[in-house]
Amino acid sequence: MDLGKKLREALAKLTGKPYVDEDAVRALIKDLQRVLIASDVNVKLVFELSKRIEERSLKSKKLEALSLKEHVLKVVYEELVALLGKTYEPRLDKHKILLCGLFGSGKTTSVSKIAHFYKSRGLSVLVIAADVERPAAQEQLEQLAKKVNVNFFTIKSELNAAKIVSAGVKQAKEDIVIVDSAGRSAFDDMLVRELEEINAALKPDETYLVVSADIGQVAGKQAEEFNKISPLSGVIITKMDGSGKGGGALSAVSATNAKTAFIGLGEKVEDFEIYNADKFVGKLLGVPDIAGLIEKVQKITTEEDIKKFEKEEFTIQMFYDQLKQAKKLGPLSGVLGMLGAVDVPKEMLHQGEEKMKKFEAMINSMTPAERKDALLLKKAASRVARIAKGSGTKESEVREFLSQFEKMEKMINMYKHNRGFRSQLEKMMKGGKLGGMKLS
Ligand SMILES: Nc1nc2c(ncn2[C@@H]2O[C@H](COP(=O)(O)OP(=O)(O)OP(=O)(O)O)[C@@H](O)[C@H]2O)c(=O)[nH]1
Ligand SMILES: [Mg+2]
Repeated sequence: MDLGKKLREALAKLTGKPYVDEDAVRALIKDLQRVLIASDVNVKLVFELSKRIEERSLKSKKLEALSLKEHVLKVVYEELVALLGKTYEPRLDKHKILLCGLFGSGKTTSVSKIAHFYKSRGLSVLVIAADVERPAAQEQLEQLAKKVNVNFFTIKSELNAAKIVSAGVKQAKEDIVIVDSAGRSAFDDMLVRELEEINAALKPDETYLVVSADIGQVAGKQAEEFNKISPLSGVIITKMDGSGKGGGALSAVSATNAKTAFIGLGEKVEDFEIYNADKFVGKLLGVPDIAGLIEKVQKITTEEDIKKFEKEEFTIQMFYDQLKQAKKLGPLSGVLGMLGAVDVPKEMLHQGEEKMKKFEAMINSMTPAERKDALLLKKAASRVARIAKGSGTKESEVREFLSQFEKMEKMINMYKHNRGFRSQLEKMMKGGKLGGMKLS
């Protein structure tokens, strides 16, 4: 993609320098501004981004072990991720999907791409052609459905889209139902009325707006308008392969309440991705460098965590933070995970979602003093009772949490008093125990 090429060129200027000083950082920011504005990213967003990059690059605390160059790269990466949105997680259960959008944005193609996506995950799919405006629209979808081998429904002579949808849904037995609606040349009353009718007939679980990357930052305005008639689950940005304005479309959508769900990267059904800002920016900037850098940062952070562990008392708050991290990054991440590689049962590091929610509620019901000193809780049953009540959990559950905490605390203390602790951890880190850590 054009944006990626230009971004990489801008960064290469920095990374090619023997050392990096303030001037080099400022020059990079100027280049970034040019590249992003050329990609139709809103000027205000670009300036906010530049300001943050400048501040964080030059003024914020740098991890000691990173060079200034690495520090700047990391900042640019993180700020671009923040600019270009989040990560979408499509649901994999039975549900109904509606696609809407203006003329030629790529709705029908995207219907077949989503159908293919779910089909290849083992779900049965029905696509419904409810575009009654364009003569060949139904045939187009019928052919695409054949190609991806999913079921197809329409009523050829029917002029009312909502009626087709009602009839289609009524006989549907598939896990996933996807409705293709007609395009309009503008956001007008007709479009609103038709969408409302289809909505009433389908009751979609997910509604995606399809926009073409060509429209750049106008994508944000469209998302806002459509969001008003029917809340959008996300936006599908198509033609990211051919447009120089993808950055504008992505950043504008990200600045609204809607989020980018999928991106289209070509005409074929496989040219379709779930949107993941980390991966996307990683790719834009050239993955190997960034992935290596983020890995390094994570390793340093873990080392700093270990130092903290050695110095500080182990508290409930730290315990919880580590559980959360293990959940996000996998059981082998972070300090507890590394100890876990030796002794801690995996289940403890991989608490279910429900349990984590309960733990969180319990911690929220604790006083700051309790969070720092778990002994307070051990000594007073009344405190346990209060926390259970405050968090809507059972006393036995609070005690279970405390007992897990204690087990961990014992282990940490054991390691702390063991002189081989550090060298053991260092060996583990060098031995690639961190290698299995997920970075995204
Ligand atoms: N290069 C590229 N072309 C795409 C992409 N998505 C769709 N197209 C092409 O864009 C054109 C329009 O796509 P459609 O899916 O028919 O668009 P639509 O929104 O259904 O159009 P109407 O129903 O007429 O409003 C077709 O030629 C597609 O092949 C994409 O991600 N990349
Ligand atoms: Mg169409």
